[in-house]
Amino acid sequence: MVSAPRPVVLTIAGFDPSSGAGLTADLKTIAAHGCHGVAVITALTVQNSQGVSRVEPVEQGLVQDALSSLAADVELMAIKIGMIGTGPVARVVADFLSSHKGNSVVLDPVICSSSGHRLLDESGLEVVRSRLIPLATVVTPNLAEAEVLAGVSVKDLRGMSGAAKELQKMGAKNVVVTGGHLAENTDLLRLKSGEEIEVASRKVESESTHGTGCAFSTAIACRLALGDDLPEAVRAAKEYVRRAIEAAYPIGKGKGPMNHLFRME
Ligand code: PXL
Repeated sequence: MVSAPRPVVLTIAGFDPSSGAGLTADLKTIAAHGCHGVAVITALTVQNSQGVSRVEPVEQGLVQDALSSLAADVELMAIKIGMIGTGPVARVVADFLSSHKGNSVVLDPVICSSSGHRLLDESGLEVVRSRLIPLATVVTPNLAEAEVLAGVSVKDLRGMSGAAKELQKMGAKNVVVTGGHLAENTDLLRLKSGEEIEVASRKVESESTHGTGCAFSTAIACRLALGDDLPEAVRAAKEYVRRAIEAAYPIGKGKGPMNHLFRME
């Protein structure tokens, strides 16, 4: 017997050996949504639950070949972009997206790890601003990333709205500024039309919050691949992250991973 096909979701991201963030965490998130995950790795990191200590980018030609090989073989229903690392890799990703228009693209503009290690160099940041933001269906910065990208202060919902408007002036279509670091844990979705939607969720106090941004953006990509509209996808992704934090088990001495696969239990 042959099972029904499943939507294929591509993650373009870095490798976190602790599986809290990055590509392996993304593959778990994609599996949890009943989609098939494929992955192109942009960088290797050395890290554990306590922080990142080293980053080695993947040579851009390898990233380019891996993307072309996958796209020649399978239909990609949605693409999530996480850590990119360098300018040359960012350019290869931008070229790939320009020649494969029509997919849902979720851009998580990863700049620094939560422990403060830089995960995107200056030339990469420039490519994110000038090329990747306009190519994405939705961009999902956290408060710190929104400040860097938009060049405005982002401390509350007003600041989040201001940053989303600035990103749209730079060519972004839809923007979700994530507010998981705010006391009230509210995200702000600003649609292409200018409509704004606040997406609130009960805050869970936990040490298992490593890679929440990765899981959130990947869950949005999966929900879009499964046919949700963007507001539904964002609400469902936020709920997925909350439940995965609640279901987490302790791992490591620092910020541990969420339980991406809680639905299997
Ligand atoms: O959470 C941002 C992030 C994304 N991708 C990789 C990471 C991190 C944070 O450490 O290591 C590979």
